[in-house]
Amino acid sequence: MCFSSLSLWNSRSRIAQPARFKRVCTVLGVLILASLAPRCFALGQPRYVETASSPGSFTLVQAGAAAKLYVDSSDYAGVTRAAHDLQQDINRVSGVTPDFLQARKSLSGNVILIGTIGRSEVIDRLIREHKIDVSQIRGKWESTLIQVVSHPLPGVARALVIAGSDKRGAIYGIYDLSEQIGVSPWYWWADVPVRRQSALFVKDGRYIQGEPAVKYRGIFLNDEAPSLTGWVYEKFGGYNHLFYEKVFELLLRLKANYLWPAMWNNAFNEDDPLNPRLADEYGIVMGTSHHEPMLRAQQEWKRHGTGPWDYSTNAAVLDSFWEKGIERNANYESTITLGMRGDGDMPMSETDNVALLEKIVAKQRQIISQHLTPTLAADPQVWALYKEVQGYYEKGMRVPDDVTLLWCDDNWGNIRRLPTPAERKRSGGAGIYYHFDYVGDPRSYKWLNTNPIPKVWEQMHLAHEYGANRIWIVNVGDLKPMEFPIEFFLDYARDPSRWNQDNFSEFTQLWAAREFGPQHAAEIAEIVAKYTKYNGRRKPELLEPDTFSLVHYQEADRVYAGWEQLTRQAEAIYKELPVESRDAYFELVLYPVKASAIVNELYITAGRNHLHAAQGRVSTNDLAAQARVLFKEDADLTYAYNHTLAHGKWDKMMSQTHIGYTFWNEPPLNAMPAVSEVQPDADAKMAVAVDGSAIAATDNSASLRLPPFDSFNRQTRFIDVFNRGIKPFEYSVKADQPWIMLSSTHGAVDKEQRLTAAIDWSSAPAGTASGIITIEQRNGAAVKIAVVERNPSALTRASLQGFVENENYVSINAEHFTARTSARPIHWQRIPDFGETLSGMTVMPVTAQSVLPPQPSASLEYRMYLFDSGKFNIEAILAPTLRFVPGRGLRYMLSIDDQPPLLVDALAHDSEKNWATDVKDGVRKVTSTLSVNTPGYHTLKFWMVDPGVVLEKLVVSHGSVAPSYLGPPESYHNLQASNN
Ligand code: REL
Repeated sequence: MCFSSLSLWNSRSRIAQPARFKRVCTVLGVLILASLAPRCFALGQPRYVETASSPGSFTLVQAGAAAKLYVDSSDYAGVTRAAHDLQQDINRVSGVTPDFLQARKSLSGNVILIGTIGRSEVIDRLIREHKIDVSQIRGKWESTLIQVVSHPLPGVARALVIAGSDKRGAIYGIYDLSEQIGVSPWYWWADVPVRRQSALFVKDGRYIQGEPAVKYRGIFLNDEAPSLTGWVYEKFGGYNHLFYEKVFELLLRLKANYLWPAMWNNAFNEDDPLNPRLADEYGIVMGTSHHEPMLRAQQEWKRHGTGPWDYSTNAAVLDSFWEKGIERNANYESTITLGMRGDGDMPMSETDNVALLEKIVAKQRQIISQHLTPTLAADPQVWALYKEVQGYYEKGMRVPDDVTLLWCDDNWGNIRRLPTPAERKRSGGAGIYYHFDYVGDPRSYKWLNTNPIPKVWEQMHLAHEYGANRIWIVNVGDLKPMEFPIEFFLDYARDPSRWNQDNFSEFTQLWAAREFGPQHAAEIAEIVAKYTKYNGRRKPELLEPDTFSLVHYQEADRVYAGWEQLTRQAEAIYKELPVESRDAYFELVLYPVKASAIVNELYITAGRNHLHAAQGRVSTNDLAAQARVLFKEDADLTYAYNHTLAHGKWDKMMSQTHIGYTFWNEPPLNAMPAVSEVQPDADAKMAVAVDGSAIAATDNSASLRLPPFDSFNRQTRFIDVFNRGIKPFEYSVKADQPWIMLSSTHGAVDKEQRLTAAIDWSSAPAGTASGIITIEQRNGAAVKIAVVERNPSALTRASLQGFVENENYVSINAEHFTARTSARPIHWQRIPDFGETLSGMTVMPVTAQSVLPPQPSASLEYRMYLFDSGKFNIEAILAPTLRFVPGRGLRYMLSIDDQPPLLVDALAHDSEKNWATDVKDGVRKVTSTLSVNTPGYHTLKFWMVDPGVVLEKLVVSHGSVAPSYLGPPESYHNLQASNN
């Protein structure tokens, strides 16, 4: 049995378990587990809750009775509060409400004993009397022991002990049990239904949750209007404690501990004085965003500040403004942002300099030290190196060693800089501020989830390996609909050793199984992975009618079909799910899939409309109508989210405009892409357009030519026969060569018809041959289309080794290398599903030193057959990774056969303009030139120089390649033959 799938919590402090617990999970394992036990379980963790008793198991619920809950009255209020949630959760699952006790004398029978070491008399007594051994967690950060104990106390037969090393250790234990009995952390935030169980048992044993790898793990509610703010005002009357309690509870259920509150027009600490008090009571560490120093929101300055936000002229006022923040929050766990940016998250003026900033930080620290409380003394002080502030650091500005350096991404999910070995020794450590949502250049993206987890994993893995582990905070916009990547980010922060490139798809499956049951888990996981991958290759806000090529490689058609297929799949599952799961499924899966699909289809339809108008097709008008239908479908879907879903619970939550961007910021209203209409001719009028060309021909004056066919790729090309007039016409099609196969020989066209042409390779002449297809309108003109085929006799699909040139290129998905060499321990590793096409290849370990010849390096080899010789362009399509190691590029080497390698730095042309192109495209394209002297077999080698390069695709071309967004589809290859 593969219990294996669910490894222990945190590998660094886990207790020994049987070897079978450590095997890698399979989908089968997920299904078996889910059918044996409540379907809800903590992702990637061992199951300890069952629905049938086993020897020595603890009875949580049975025969309409539940074990009592006990929390010492002396324990943290936050622990008691969370235990009350557990009380409700047990009721949600079983219908039975456990008694809640706080006085020891009333204890008897079966009890869940919950407490914090050093705060709970009961827990301390159990430790003293050696009933529990907490040596693995005592004194640790946020660690938990869950253990079944017999006769723990006089009169108590059996106990389930949940002991925390600290307050959150106890709270996480409580919520872990909740999740294991069947209450998803998203039960409220995403309406995940609770599956009822009449009996619940905890397996006999000890379960340890060790220290998290990242100490502060949290989210930033940002860019929160119109959606979150509209919803918050309608449902809670403002950003008050009623709203924030929901956020705190979610974070704790996700075993996170940290929050930057909404700040656009809001001031957490003063909008409701209960906000900070309850955050602390719940156990949430509050920060302020990267540009809001000293625990004061920028809005507070807007409301109360006098004089300019300028330290060089207004120091005394600013000092006293900041001092009030420190005084106010001195006894609440916080992180304290230091430094200063210009007012409203802008750079300070050019004349402001490093010396002034150093003075500001020194003064801020002095204010903190003057009001020092034990809490303040333990609070991390944070300097966020965001945008231009990183420049100050690079120019030499320094802060004291105990201040945490918060490194940032480029707002687009690419980390700009990571700690050097020297910086890793700083006592304050380092953290990461990351984005799933952004308002700013080159374009705001704040509507849907566009963050595939392979990319999140790749970047946060770098952060972890380079020691940026003190704080991870991610900008999640309105929180919804970022549920899925939020959970991955926070889980990965807890235990990066649990999730790696080979198993993050397992995370998605476990998540889908927990939320929707085992039956559809694999398929739902695939849908979630696909929609995020598709959104990751081009965010919806950046789509244009011609983003995907309407002419070459049938790219737009393939993208459209991909979305259509995904929507069909997602809708089919919706219908099969039980009614109570449908709201959750709509929020977490169906809505993002459909919403993204509709917007992609809308832009492609508008693009087709433009092309058809230029070609003079009567179908132009149908496409215009279809675009209007799609635009309306988008509005209807938004309406359903806001009004129908969960009886209006999420009204206004999906209010973000997302169609019709004209510059970096959101459009005021969704604006449909412009479409054209045509005035058809009164008569029938045939015209023809072919695959790979925008030209339309009505007779022989324009020469139409299909892209070449070859015996390896065995392409099927299309020919569109269309009408420019209102009356239908008939036509005939013929080829002058017997080896040209046509999908039909004649037809009747009302508006348009698509024919296909292919080659009969059993009779096609060897070498190169050409032919003509003629399409003739009955009683009208004829159009001729040139056909060329290449069928080399010396080379066949079976004899081919590696790839072969087609048209004038070889397009290669990076994982399809024909050989790879390693330079131990450095090796190339596949990141499945990474990036825009198939996957990514990167070098592990990511902390490896850079290597240049003559040092040995790891390489990927691609053997290919070229029909041409001379200069070839080698386009490497890479992840848009940044220069995260100072002073180093992002270099690799290319060589052909045994020629000396060419050193390439992907960041050689590292300008703001190029960065903007890269983040919009989601990839960086780097072209180099190499030569081959003879046609025939050659081997292209891609050598590691700097780690961090992620290679997605290579396009080797002789001359120009037809433009497209995703590059030419992969060329035919025979890897088996090449590997023999
Ligand atoms: O995404 C970011 O980090 C910034 O643009 C925001 O933090 C910023 O505070 C903005 O919302 C408004 O000030």
